Amino acid sequence: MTDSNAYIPPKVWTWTQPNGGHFASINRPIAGATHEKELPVGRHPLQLYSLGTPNGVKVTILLEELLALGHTGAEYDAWLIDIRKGDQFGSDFVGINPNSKIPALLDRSGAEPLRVFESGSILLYLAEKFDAFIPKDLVGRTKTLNWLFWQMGSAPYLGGGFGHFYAYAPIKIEYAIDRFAMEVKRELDVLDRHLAENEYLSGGEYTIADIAVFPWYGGLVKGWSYGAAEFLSVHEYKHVQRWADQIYSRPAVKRGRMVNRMTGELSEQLHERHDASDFDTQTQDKLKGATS
Ligand SMILES: N[C@@H](CCC(=O)N[C@@H](CS)C(=O)NCC(=O)O)C(=O)O
Repeated sequence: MTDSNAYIPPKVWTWTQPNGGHFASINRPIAGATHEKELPVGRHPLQLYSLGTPNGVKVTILLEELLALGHTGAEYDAWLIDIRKGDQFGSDFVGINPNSKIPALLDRSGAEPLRVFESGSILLYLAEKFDAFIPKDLVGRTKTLNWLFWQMGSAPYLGGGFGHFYAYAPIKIEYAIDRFAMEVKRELDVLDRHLAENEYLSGGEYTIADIAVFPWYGGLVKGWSYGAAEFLSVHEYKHVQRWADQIYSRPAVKRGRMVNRMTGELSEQLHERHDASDFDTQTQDKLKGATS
């Protein structure tokens, strides 16, 4: 058990120095830009500034699904924002997302460029813009939004809570790991019970709710996140496994997972995406880049 006497909080918290954690060099307690930085702009109406994390991948999966459905207006340029280097604090990025977090989208198709931030808001915006992956009727729409908002509220316990303390924190704190492992297992059980009776989260239809939840909880049960599959006994969640496999069998999901990805197999990384053909050549280009 952690020694609870080791740290006594002072009366007023002050920011002294980086704490040695995984993202310590970029974390700070104030908002706003740290430096001037212009963002690149490509030829498509939709400009996405992102990284292939679970929050980023939600958006690229939806864009690839929209394109697969024939919505050519969903063509997009995906630019890399390297959060480990602090790109999210550049002036143009902060101009799109004052919260300095990926993903951020700029829609230049209207009279004025429209900034869209928060992955849930981006998913809803694109689903409404193209009238796809969200049911039209109020009941189906509400069932979809229930799970979309569930994800937005729950995933910080998985990422910022469990993932941080299990994988990234410079010290292993049993209390923190126990607390968040308990919560994440409860969330997996919520999903498992629901998916035992429903093919997809909103019922019989694949929607933005599945697209939002898959990169987080699908990734967890598929063993992609935090090296924690065994620790969390993810094999127990059979219905989540079934659903995750079903979602992952979709070609657009595989493509969406590759965009802006900087980790894993080189053949699964497409750092920037500007055209559908980028997926065909990326493996060769990456391998050439790796050996040159
Ligand atoms: N609620 C936000 C969370 C986005 C988020 O946490 N993004 C992370 C990467 S997954 C990020 O940009 N972190 C950089 C930082 O915290 O400085 C959303 O869903 O869009």
